[in-house]
Amino acid sequence: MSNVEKTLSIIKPDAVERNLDDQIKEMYINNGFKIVQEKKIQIEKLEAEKFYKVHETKPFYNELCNYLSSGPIIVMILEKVNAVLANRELMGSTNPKEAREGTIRKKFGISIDKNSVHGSDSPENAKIEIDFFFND
Ligand code: IDP
Ligand code: MG
Repeated sequence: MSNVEKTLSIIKPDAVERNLDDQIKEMYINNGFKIVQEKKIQIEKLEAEKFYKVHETKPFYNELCNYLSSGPIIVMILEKVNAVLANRELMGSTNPKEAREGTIRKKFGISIDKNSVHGSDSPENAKIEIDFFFND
């Protein structure tokens, strides 16, 4: 049985700022993802804090929330068979220096904080994150 899933992707401020959005979307499409919905937005720090609440005890939490709210981002709902895992694989490791060849973070990521994309880490979180940005 095929398991068509949806997952949330964010093109982060470092990538939007460098006009990499079309190239990143092309990588998704070439890897069989359908972009079901997308919007370009800028969020408030308070929204970033809510989005990244799971990381609130981490030392980088404040910087992370400043960063995600620092400029425009593109949030997208991606659809594919096993989309959550497939997107994690296409994104590559959190630290671009450790990311495999052919991944988005290897190709475009600057550093562990400016790593160009976000992707949901489980089907449960994908639902929560999609609802966070596309609740209307
Ligand atoms: P992920 O984005 O690969 O799922 P998470 O561990 O969920 O990685 O961390 C969320 C985001 O927090 C990362 O994408 C990265 O931007 C940032 N981050 C993670 N670890 C560090 C760190 O050690 N220093 C600075 N920023 C970090
Ligand atoms: Mg994560």
